[in-house]
Amino acid sequence: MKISQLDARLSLVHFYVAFGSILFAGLLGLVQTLVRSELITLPSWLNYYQILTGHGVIMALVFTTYFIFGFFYASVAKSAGEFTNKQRKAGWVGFWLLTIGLILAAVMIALNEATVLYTFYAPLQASPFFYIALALIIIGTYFGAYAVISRYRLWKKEHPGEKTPLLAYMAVATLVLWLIATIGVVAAVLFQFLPWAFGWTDTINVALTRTLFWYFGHPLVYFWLLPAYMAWYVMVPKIIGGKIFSDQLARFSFVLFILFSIPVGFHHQLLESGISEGWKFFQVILTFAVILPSLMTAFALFSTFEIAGRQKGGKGLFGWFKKLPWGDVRFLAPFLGMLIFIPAGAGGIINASHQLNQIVHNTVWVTGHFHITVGGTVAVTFFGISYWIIPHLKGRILTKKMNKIGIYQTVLWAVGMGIMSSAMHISGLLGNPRRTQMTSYNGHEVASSWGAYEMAHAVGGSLLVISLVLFVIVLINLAYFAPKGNEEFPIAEELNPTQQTPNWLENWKLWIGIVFALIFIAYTLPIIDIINNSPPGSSGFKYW
Ligand code: HAS
Ligand code: CU
Repeated sequence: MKISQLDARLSLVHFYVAFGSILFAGLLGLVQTLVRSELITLPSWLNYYQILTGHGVIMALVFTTYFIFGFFYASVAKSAGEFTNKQRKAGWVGFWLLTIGLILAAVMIALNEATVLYTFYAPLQASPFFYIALALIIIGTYFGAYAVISRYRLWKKEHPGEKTPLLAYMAVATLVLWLIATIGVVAAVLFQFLPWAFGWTDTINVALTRTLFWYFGHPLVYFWLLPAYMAWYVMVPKIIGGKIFSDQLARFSFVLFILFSIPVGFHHQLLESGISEGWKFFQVILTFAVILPSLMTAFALFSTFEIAGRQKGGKGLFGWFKKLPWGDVRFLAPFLGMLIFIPAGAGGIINASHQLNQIVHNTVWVTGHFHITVGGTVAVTFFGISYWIIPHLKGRILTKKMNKIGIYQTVLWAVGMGIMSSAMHISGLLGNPRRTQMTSYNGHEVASSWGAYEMAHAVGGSLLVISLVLFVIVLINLAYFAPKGNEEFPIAEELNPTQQTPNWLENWKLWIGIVFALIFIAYTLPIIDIINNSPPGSSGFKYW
């Protein structure tokens, strides 16, 4: 199915904002590493935590959200057909709400009125306009979700009894996860942060805000990851000349993410008081359950690679490996993402282990963890997608030259991220704290062991910025200067097309029912406990 001009335009504006955001936020990130390693000092009008907030909000909330919606619009238009005018209009309303929210948040951060980091933890208090900006961003995504989900439902109506297109199914599953997850942050912003920031209430229940935040904050990371999985399951097999290992397995893994990704937020609060050990233990068990769909994904991908490599004549135990198209950035980038995800996932399992969490929590280990997960695995996969989707949407082609620069760019990114995150992981184990500007502690012996690693953050960070500049240059070329043509939108076929995909996988009421039951079990009693037994709330702090 060809993507119509109107749908391509909706998708493209999202990508453009995403690319601008990652470049800008990348520069802020570099400044942070330079400050922490004491290579530069900031002028008095600029505050380290202000830059940290800008970097976190723009990378984690802005770049990802815009990229993901750009990708969803294109994927759904391609696999399920053109959006209706009403749906497309909803997409545009979503875009403008997101953009007004983004501008408002950026202004508040630039004015130093919202230096509360991307998790906006109470009792740090921002201007109410910052929370309004967050609310606008979330409401914007609801319009986008409406467009995607209603296009999928329309497809079902148009094709009674048929299996829905896998890409559209995956986009819908990711959005179902998102819609349920955002309930937590919407509740915190509407009922706690806004009344408190406007001064209508004197205090805020800190434990409750954090619990509601992490109810949202963990599934948020799968909102970033699942679009990358879409590319791994559906596009990468096509690019390597292979097939989708199993349509059912792919759908089932997405369902498992919906079920298990939400009732697990306590693994971010293992060291917080006010939640009893039993509930933390229960949510840690569910956290281990959410590892399963990633392991299923790893298994399916290995098989896809092996089958494709052997069909191309790869012999012996590992001969198939050499047959993969290493010179094609559309493959190499997501492959690097997978490779990075092996240690990154292992790090996540360490974090989730209650006892080990005591060592790593609030250290730069955690910063290292999320830089190789979202900044590594997810970002390089998104680079890989960009290299074919932008020329596809613009009616151009990915030239050999741009492909080559793309390879340098992704490798440079992986190396930079590897250096920076490894150093973060190690110095975190040595006790180096996160969210902190000054870590020299007057030359204290323990603190002095972190210096060399902080230098490595700066070296890695510099490579990352060079990589981003290359990325944006290639994309400008692909969008405006590359030769006209028809770049492929890769969608693989199934290995066993005759295999029936069971209808229950499409039974959303069932999955939504189960996930609400799990959420109810995992959260009701601890939240009642937090509401009834918390110490007096905080009136808030502005330290900057
Ligand atoms: Fe995490 C903290 C646990 C995954 C992001 N995480 C964070 C934060 C972020 C984040 C942003 O339990 C910090 C939040 C903050 O500011 O405080 N995380 C996990 C676990 C997983 C996990 C158990 N995280 C992610 C992903 C993220 C992300 C994905 C972003 C996209 N995380 C935690 C915990 C904390 C945490 C604690 C709190 C720490 C604290 O104390 O504050 C799991 O989902 C990981 C499962 C993954 C795997 C890997 C499967 C491998 C695959 C690749 C296959 C490779 C192939 C290549 C096929 C088990 C699928 C073929 C290779 C050949 C050689 C041929
Ligand atoms: Cu988590």
